[in-house]
Amino acid sequence: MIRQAHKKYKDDLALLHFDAHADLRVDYLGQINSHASVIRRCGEFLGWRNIFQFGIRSGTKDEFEWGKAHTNFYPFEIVPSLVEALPKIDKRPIYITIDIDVLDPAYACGTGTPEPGGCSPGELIKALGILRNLNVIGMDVVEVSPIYDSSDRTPILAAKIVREGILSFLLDLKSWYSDFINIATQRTEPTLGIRYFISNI
Ligand SMILES: [Mn+2]
Repeated sequence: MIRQAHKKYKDDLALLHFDAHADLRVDYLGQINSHASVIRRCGEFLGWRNIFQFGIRSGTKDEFEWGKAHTNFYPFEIVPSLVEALPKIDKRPIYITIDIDVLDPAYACGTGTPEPGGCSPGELIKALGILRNLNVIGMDVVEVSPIYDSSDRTPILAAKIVREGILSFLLDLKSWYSDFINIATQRTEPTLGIRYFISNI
């Protein structure tokens, strides 16, 4: 998806990467295309200065040095870092990739490489809110592994994040709002879903 976005938007595209891990390894256990080398591969066609990394708190010394030297590298905090980066991205098409492990394992333990010391769901949703009025052209949420989470809180949280993305970036809220009002007025009682949607606008 990121490659397709780059074909369309070329070097104007900004990639926002939220993750506990830098994912900047040249390869991982001999694999060039690995979950630990995704952003390294992206940088090769995106251009390093078009990558913005937030929440990073795990990686090799080489990855951290590469990140600091080449990408816009903001370890640990996400909201203050995003605010700092805004002048560089606010007029550009933006693709957001969220690794669920950017969140603390207390909230999202259902993932392959959990990393304590992460952000809260509120902070991530606030970050999406900051981006709401910008030109976000795509978003993904990756690394959700429900099998590691017997409480199901991780997939529920992932669904919430995707929902926030859809509401914030995909829908024309005004037209949807009027559509939902039209639907609601044709019913004797709006459904819970419709009420919930309206209450979140
Ligand atoms: Mn990760």
